[in-house]
Amino acid sequence: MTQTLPETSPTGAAVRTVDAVVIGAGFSGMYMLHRLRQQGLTVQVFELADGVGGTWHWNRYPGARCDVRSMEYSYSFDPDLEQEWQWSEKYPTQPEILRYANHVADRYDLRRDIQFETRVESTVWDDEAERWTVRTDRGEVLSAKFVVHASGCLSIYKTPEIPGLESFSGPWYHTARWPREGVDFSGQRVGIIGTGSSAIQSIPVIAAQAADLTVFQRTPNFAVPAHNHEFPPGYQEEMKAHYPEFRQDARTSMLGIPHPPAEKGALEDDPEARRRRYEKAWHDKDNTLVDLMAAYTDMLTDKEANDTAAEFVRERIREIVKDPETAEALCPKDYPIGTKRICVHTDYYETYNRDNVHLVDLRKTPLVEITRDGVRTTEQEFRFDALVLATGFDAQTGALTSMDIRGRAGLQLKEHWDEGPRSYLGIAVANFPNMFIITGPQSPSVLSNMMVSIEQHVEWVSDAIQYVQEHDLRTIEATPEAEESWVEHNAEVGNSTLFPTANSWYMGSNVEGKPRVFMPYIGGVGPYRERCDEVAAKDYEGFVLAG
Ligand code: FAD
Ligand code: N01
Repeated sequence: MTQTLPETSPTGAAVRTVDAVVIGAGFSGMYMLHRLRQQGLTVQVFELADGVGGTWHWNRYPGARCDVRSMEYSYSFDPDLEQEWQWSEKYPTQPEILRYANHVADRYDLRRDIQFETRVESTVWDDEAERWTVRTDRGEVLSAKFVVHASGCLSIYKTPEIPGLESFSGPWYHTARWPREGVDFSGQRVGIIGTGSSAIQSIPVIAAQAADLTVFQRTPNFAVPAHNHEFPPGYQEEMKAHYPEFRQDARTSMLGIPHPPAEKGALEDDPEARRRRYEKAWHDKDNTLVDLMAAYTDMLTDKEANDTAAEFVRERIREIVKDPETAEALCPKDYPIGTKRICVHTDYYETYNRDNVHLVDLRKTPLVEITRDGVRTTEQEFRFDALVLATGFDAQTGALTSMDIRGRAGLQLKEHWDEGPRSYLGIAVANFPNMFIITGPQSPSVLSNMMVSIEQHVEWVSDAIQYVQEHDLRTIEATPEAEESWVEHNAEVGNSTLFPTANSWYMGSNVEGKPRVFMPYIGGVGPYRERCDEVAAKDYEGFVLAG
């Protein structure tokens, strides 16, 4: 199907021509804009929110903070920026990260090319003009040579698939759309559905304020202690003195977080030595979320090895939670540790020792409906003044499949991904020329410190665009063969791990009707970067360059 670009948009406004449209103004879109502008391109960024920051603009729930250490969860592209910004603690809060995003927007004068409160509804490839036609919900039409999707892996939130939400008479709040002015739960009976990372961060904070909190849990999660703390004097200066080496270690590491490689399998250590390792990962105040899982080489490939760490965490839960029945319900038992995103907690398990906190195990008494007064399970109706939905996201593909994206001959991306995402390097898709995805499915993305992956993608994509421009080319496009072999490689490495054994959002299992495919690339941040660099060094091997 060819599509001829109209000269005016439906609102009568002229079609605007730019070199590139970038969708999203989170950390990906902001850096993409900065790079492309530096290369002399005209760029228009569209962002649904009324400000920058993406994830950190939307997720304002109580207790929201990041769980990669602040000095690693920040841009490294400009030494002046990383030297001048002062972080206050190990894991910064959402407001602090949002301040940082705004600082970056100001520092590089980004806002002048970002149009806020605008949703991109469609991006359609015009086979004749060899350009993208981009339409927004404000009726604008743009013609762009390149489109970069920086629309986020965790930006399309989902509500629970049970009837009745509209009939609830009190207010309800999704963690990913929290009111800017905050919520005062003092004196209220609150119900929360979900026990993923968002819930695990917010439950202790809500419990401390509300009169009563009931947690509806379908699947318990493994959570390790955050040991969050303010930086001691001198720590930040010392880190900053070694920033270049530290950043380089992150870039070449497996998860974007520097960590010494494990030397042996878990079962090769004797039980006492193994326990000491796990104790260190659990108690060390400078620990990270990867320490436990990175202790041995086979934690994510050998169920028996994995069981040793899973049992260690279950023992800690039983130690902390006083009521044995609640403790048992909180112990994950039906999937290997690490195959659902590990959570990082501050007083999560301890919170269940409070008199005003109750756990409802939905495995025993499933949810039936949300009623006018609260929530009904198969056993009883619970009455609430307010409801919190911490029910997650249509992850990795949601932002892309909820847009109308059409490539050559009208091929819809959603259709092309009917049986799961297909991409080359997680960056490009065959039959979708001059289109790039930042941290797309089949790239390390959500299995890494995202800041490291975002920078790597943005830099690779902007280099590719520069190559196209400098060589006077019209298009760059992944070949179907390169895509097929990357899809196969992804499946092969993914299937060699324990990940496919869990019902996780990594597998798409949390969204009804979504194909069950392991979406992120598990080959490691460092090796993945090498592969991308090799492709570029071979004049974009696996791509067709036309012009
Ligand atoms: P986003 O920040 O999601 O930004 C995408 C933007 O695109 C959004 O603002 C959205 O409104 C916009 N958008 C989407 N579709 C459209 C459209 N059609 N039109 C216009 N605009 C659109 N990662 C880590 O590495 N460490 C952490 O500790 C960590 N903590 C997290 C905590 C939470 C609560 C969540 C939800 C995620 C966390 N993540 C973490 C992952 C996080 O998403 C990334 O680290 C990073 O912020 C993603 O940036 P981004 O710019 O790629 O996407
Ligand atoms: O979402 P989730 P999230 N009935 O999908 C439950 C990042 N993040 O927002 O597991 C009952 O993890 C669902 O149950 P189940 C991080 O990458 C990071 O918490 O499907 N329950 C689950 O318990 C994270 O992984 C931080 O059985 C229902 C919960 O809702 C990702 O974002 C903080 C249900 C959803 O958990 C997503 O985290 C926050 C239903 N119908 C987020 N539907 C950091 O700490 C869903 N659930 C950095």
